[in-house]
Amino acid sequence: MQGHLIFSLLQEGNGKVSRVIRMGTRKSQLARIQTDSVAGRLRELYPDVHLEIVAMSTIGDKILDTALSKIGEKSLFTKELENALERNEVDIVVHSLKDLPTSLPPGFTIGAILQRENPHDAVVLHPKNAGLTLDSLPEKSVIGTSSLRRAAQLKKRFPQLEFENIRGNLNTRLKKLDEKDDYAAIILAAAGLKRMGWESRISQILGPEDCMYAVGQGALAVEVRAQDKDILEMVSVLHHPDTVLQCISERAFLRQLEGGCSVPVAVHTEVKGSMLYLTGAVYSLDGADCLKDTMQTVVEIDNKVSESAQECVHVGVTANSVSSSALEAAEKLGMDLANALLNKGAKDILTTARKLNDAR
Ligand code: DPM
Repeated sequence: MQGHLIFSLLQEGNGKVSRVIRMGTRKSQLARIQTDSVAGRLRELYPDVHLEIVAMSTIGDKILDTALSKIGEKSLFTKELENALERNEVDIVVHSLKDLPTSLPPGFTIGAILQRENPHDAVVLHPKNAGLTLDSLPEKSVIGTSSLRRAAQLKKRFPQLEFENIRGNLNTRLKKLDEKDDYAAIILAAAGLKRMGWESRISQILGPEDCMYAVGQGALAVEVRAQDKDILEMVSVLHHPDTVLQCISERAFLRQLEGGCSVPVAVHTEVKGSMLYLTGAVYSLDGADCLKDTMQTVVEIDNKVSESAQECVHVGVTANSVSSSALEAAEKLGMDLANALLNKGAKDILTTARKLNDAR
């Protein structure tokens, strides 16, 4: 143990002392599943560590009747958990990376980004529509989503359909879909459905031609106190280098655009060999205006790793186990792509979208 108090100690019956690490989680089923999966990985890697899971509610869980994009509280799902981290009540918090802002409050960092699940969005149909697709659903069918990003892209691509807000956690949304006649289908992230064990409800995966995904979608992030070197080192083995590079380029793109979780911004990234490709786009609320571009960069993943003495944070992520030149290239890629779109007028599109959304 080092000078500062990081780990509580637990005296076991056999006299052995093991470290206690607390993981904070939201109470929703998805959050529990995500936290449990990271806990499982950590227990395998560190059998001597005693992990405890502490569940708490967040603002995002309590306000269920308002569209996410209208609540206006940036770190909606993360604030209470970060408060607990700050007070040393928990040491580790697992999030969906896409719910974490591109600038974390001072004192916090993302110490691990795990291998990404399927990052795409998926169509879940009302049982009466089994066998149909967004193309073959009857005209004026109502699709439930409160994501501005999904609505913008899909309105343009499927003008015959109508889009309405739907809120609540995944369980609530599936219930609203199945038990009422309000929606013909809803759109959800494939990753969340898969984690919940509801893969069988996916009728269609939306490829980039139909709907590009959100920054960080499908990846889990482990947030820790930036000062906790022991815990940072402990969780860093969970980093998945390709996912880290993809997500850093996506987050740098969003940060440079000054977008938050409430603007219609979408991305698509791929790592092929030593190349990282990033496609990014911004949309007006109805999808009629769209600026989209693709750029690439070389990322040498096997290059030498940065000295641990000189720690670097890229869009909130600490990844000392990944080549520092690759991390820098990924971050620059996101910024360059955002600047290219800003030069073409992305700021106006986003400002208008934000104003119209606030006025609704
Ligand atoms: C954010 C958005 C949504 C979540 C906005 C977006 C969807 C909101 C909605 C930033 N966070 O995607 O354009 O549909 O009303 C969320 C989900 C997951 C993480 C659920 C989902 C699970 C998938 C993952 C909510 N956050 O998107 O279906 O880990 O990426």
